[in-house]
Amino acid sequence: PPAPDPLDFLSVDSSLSPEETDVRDTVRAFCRRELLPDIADWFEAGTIPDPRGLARAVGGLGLFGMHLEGYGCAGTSAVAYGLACRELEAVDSGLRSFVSVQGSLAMAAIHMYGSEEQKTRWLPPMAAGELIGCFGLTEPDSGSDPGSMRTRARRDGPDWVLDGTKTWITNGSIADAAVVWAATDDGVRGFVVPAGTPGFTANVIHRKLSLRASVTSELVLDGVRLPESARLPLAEGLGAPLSCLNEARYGILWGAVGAARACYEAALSYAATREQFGRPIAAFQLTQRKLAEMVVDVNHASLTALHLGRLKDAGACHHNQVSFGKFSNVAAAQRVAAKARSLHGANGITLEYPVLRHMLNLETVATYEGTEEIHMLSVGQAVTGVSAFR
Ligand code: TGC
Ligand code: FAD
Repeated sequence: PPAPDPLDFLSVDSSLSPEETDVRDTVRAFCRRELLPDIADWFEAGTIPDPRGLARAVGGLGLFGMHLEGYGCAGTSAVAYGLACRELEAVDSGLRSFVSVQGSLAMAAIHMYGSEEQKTRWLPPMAAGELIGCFGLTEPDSGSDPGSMRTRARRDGPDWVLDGTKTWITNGSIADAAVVWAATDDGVRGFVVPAGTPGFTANVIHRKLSLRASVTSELVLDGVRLPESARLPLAEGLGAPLSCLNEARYGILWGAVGAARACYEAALSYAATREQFGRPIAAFQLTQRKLAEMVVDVNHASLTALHLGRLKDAGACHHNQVSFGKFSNVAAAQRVAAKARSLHGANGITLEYPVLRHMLNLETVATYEGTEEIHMLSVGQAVTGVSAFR
């Protein structure tokens, strides 16, 4: 048998289909050509300078909502979607977020729970990247426990009136439409709020030290009046937004592999060229231990992602298994990023190398879409049958 490829030690990608390999190569080439050269500058500036141009480019590649069927979406396999997330996050978690919030949260919510009219109106332009969407679940006092949300939607004649505040909303202030979740007398309901609706404002959250190449916002709903046709008719109860989260968490468990791989590759290359004590640092046993541990983490995470992707494509991936993948793969990526950063010495703290940028991003990735603790508790509940959430 051939010697292992240092960049794919367990040959995980050898089991991809030709179509999946095509998606991987296309997205990887796009990322390396269009995104990688600028990402450190965007991160340093704390912005994506041309989000509409980026949305059109990503939409042109068919990546938004790519595993959804119809309405201008590509209808690929879940594994292909995961590979796209992996390649995007190998550049930066903020770029994967840009794609997964649009496709897996805003579009998935409309696709799963929307009326025919809502799907026809919103999905094709969102798939093309002509319109940007966001997903508002988290509130200042309601993060891990979204069931405690205070945002209210009340009936007023034929209309709904929404009041409340959402926070930490990715793409919030650049979105053309926000999928907003609100409590009603009958439980949680979802609404599509077009930007510019009177009473609806979005304010950028500044001074982030993580996910800097990503727009994060607060959404304020002050007497926002919407027709019944803005409500997602099939969404009833908290299970609706949570089911959308499964889609995004699935993308993240692949994305984390990309961030981990990028850190490992940077470390491998640096170790081969950086010399101390008259030898490349790759020659020291302690460096090799770090690299070997990184290889194990990257490949375990990669296998987990591919396996869950195959289960998802077979319609057999339970949300507790997504929780397993989300927390274990993000934790693996955090371990890899920390080792890669240490291996770069002082250079590792600069934006000349990707390692600290990924390490800082992964702090957010471990927090959003359910913190590490929340997913541990989901797995804990699944194996013991006892809920320890409250
Ligand atoms: P609980 O009573 O357990 O559940 C309420 C109902 O929902 C069902 N359910 C799920 N359904 C589908 N998928 C899931 N993952 C589900 N988890 C639970 C459940 O069966 C029940 O259904 P029913 O019919 O019996 O009513 O709810 P709980 O209030 O105890 O909460 C459970 C918990 C803690 C797991 C959940 O609230 C949770 O996941 N919390 C974390 C919140 C979170 O992840 N927020 C993410 C916001 S979006 C975001 O971060 C975007 S980041 C940007 C990016 O993605 O790039
Ligand atoms: P809290 O829930 O207050 O948790 C604080 C700590 O307590 C955590 O360590 C947590 O694990 C722990 N904890 C809480 N409950 C328990 C428990 N039962 N047992 C043990 N430990 C517990 N939200 C959206 O709706 N849409 C978005 O687009 C979005 N984008 C985001 C982008 C960024 C950059 C960030 C940072 C967040 C984003 N979020 C978004 C919000 C994100 O989902 C929340 O931050 C996350 O769900 C955690 O909520 P919290 O920050 O309120 O933390």
